[in-house]
Amino acid sequence: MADVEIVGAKISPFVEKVVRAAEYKKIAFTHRDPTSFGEMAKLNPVTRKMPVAIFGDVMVYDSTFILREFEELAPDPPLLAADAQVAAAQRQLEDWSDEALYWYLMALRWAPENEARTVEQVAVYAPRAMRPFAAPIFRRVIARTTKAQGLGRLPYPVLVREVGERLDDLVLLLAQRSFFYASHPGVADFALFGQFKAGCSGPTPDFEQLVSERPTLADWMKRVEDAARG
Ligand SMILES: N[C@@H](CCC(=O)N[C@@H](CS)C(=O)NCC(=O)O)C(=O)O
Repeated sequence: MADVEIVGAKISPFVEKVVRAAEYKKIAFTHRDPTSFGEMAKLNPVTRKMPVAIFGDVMVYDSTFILREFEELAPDPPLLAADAQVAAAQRQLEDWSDEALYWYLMALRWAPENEARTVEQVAVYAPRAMRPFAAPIFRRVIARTTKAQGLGRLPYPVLVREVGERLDDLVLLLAQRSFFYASHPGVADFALFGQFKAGCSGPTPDFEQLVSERPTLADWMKRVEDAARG
């Protein structure tokens, strides 16, 4: 079978999730950034979001659907525990990470305190001629979504406090285990790892600080990275 092709900017937490899961499962894949702003919409007219994974002539969108496809393609090592209740908890945490934690991080990234660093990070994906206008365009198009979602309207210190409390919850959920709910990494670990990696990629120093204050989570990140490396 031809290599799976994963398309999406590596700074996306969802691309990171899919790439690390593929590595862990030793699925042969290639990864590339989109060639243009419009390419994702062309490849994935359904949600227009990254990543997509191309399996021969089949395109799969959404990081969660892609991980389920990986599970079909290469059942071993599994990304979901054999115990149905544990697997349910793993899926729930994956979903919370994708659908809620992502928005906490987006709100942090696009808060006035971090916006300049965020623009600098994402501007490289804009066509060269557009870069000088990147800040106002991103502010209008992306920052607006965090306000509509609600978290982007919280005062910054409240937002940081809330993120810290969610991280405290994760410390409690991880408890004494190596990975979330299991002794092997699963869908929740890769989903969370993608978000953490994006949160620690420069524009949100407060998130990096919150993680470094919780060595349980910093150590867990290292374990996920090591497991993916094999
Ligand atoms: N639920 C989707 C979320 C994907 C997503 O939100 N991707 C963002 C990048 S981090 C994106 O493509 N945004 C562009 C847009 O919204 O047009 C998944 O898990 O793949």
